[in-house]
Parts: sequence; C-alpha cells; structure tokens
Amino acid sequence: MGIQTLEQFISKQQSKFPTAKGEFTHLLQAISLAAKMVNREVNKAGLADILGKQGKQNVQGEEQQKLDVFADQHFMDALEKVGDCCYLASEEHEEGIDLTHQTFYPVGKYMVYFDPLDGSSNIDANVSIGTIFSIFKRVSPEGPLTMADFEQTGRQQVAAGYIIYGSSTMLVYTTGKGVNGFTLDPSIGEFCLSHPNLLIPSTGRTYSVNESNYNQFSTAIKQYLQYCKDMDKETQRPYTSRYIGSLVADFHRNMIQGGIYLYPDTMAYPNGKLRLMYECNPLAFIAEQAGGRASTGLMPILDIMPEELHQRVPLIIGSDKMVKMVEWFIHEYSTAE
Ligand code: P6P
Repeated sequence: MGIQTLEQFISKQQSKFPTAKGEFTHLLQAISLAAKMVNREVNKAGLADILGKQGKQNVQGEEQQKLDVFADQHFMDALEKVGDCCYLASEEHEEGIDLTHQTFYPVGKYMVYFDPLDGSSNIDANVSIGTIFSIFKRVSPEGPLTMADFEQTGRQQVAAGYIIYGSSTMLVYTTGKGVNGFTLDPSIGEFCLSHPNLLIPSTGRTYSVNESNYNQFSTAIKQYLQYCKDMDKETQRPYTSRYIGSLVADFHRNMIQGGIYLYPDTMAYPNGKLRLMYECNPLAFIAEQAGGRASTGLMPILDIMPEELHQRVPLIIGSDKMVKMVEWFIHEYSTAE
C-alpha cells in the first residue's frame, strides 16, 4: 500500500465520482496548503517574535494572539485565491466576506466557515491548538448570494474538518463518506493517510468539561457529572476527567479513544460558548460520520437552523452512548423540573 498523500487520496476519491469537476479537490488542497503554513509558524512560535499578544481584540472580545491573525490571513488568502469560493467567514471577522462581487479571482460555489486557530489562548503554554472548517455549497445558482444560501442546517454541509497542531500535525476531514485522518510528514511536506475510516468508539471512559462552571450547570448536567464519578464496575466508572481547554485537542482525543466533551450553557454563556457555524457544525458532521453523536442536549447540532454568523450553542459531543446518556439525564430532569 505504501504512503498515500492527501492529494493521491483525494484524486482516488475523485475517480470514484467522475461527475465532480475536481474543484472540490482544489479547495481541500488550498486548505492543506494554509495548514502547512500555519503549522510552520505554530511550531516555531516559541522562537519567533510572533509569540504573545497582538494587542487587538477579535469580534468575540477575546485577546487576539498574533498567530490567530497569521492563521486567519493565510486561510482567507488561500481560499480566496483558489477560485472555488463565493463566501468566507472566520471567527476573527465580524462579517463574512461575499466574494461574488470581486472580479480579481474566479468565484465558485462553496461557502467556507472557519475558526483559524481555536484554543489560541494556549499558544504560550505550548498546548495543542487547531483549525476547524465547514464547507457548504451555495443554494442559489449564481450571482449575489441569497438568504437561502445562509438558511442551511449543518446537515447540508458538503465537507468539514479540523487540523490539530500537536505532537504531530493532523488533518481530519469528511465529505459525507466517512472520516479520514492524515498526518503531516514534515520531511516531505505532505499530509499522509494515517487514520483511514476513523470511527469513534461507541463509549469511553473520559469526560471533558470545565468543572469550575459546576455551580452554573443545570441539575441534569450536575447529576450527569456525579454519574461520571460514581463507582460502577460494569460501566467502567468512575470515568477519568481530561480537559485541555482546546476543543480540537479534547475532541480529537475522544475521537481516537472514545469519550465525551461538554460545554453546556452557563451564566457567562447562556447559549453555550462554542460557535455553531465554525466549531459545532463541522465537529458534529465529523462525529456523526464517525458513528458518534453531537447534540445541544435537546436536539442534534446538525438540525439547528442558523440565525446569525457567530451564534453560540451548547455542545455535547463524542461517543454515541455517552452523549445519549447526557440526553437521558436532561430529559429526566427537565420533565421533573
Ligand atoms: P473555557 C477555547 O477558547 C475554546 O473555544 C475551546 O477551544 C475550549 O474547549 C473552550 O473554549 C475552553 O473554554 O471556558 O473552559 O476556558
């Protein structure tokens, strides 16, 4: 079998679906290129002067790290130039960018939402961070974008993925036909297929939640967290708690080992902290494609009709049986309350 690069894998997938004109291929290659550039900077962040804060705030009011800006610029640039996109939206920008008016580059049919560098508050601590992307196809045939192009639930995504810049740098993505993971081989500068047909174990022993928010959680979530700590040999409890504070890192570990990540609503974040369009939707698409589950606790993430670009939603995501258990607690306690 030997090494299969991302490009070889995509063109092999392409040969299975000759109708596609390959523009999707170019789009994924553009993402892969930007990821390699970000990876290079992340890896030397401790050395270059790029470390530390840029002194500006992003639309979320969060301190903007220089690497955030670097990552945002490189993904925006690569996606604009590839000529397959009509709309780009980033966590770092208040508004999305409608490319249908510009004439400098060709305009395509894909709408890309991305978080260029999630977990960036961890950069100075050398903790794994990540890029998350979600790809939709425009609904209107051509010309200016219409409301219908934005009124698409996560189930309409044509692709989604993340890059994790960690002990090794990986690109994990789905186009709706399963999930595949590629590891960057820096010696050849290629993402190589390392995790074909990734499936998330149906259960696990790890739960990821910021327990400092415990007093702000609903009774149902508090009862679930107690359940995680109870002794029960049959269900391998107590579970173990792992919270990196970097969603992509926590999510990826749960993908590989099984587990659950929760960011329920709190006083500080009454609708949850994580953003629907470029964090929850893409990871939910990947989770479901890998046999896992992603929910607000009351409904599947992928069934939420978006209302605004930076919309936040509660997120419970990971192993199928573990997410279903949280939903059960929420159902039991909501009818009780
Ligand atoms: P808290 C990082 O800011 C992030 O968006 C996710 O990557 C991470 O899981 C979460 O927020 C951490 O938030 O409130 O626990 O520090």
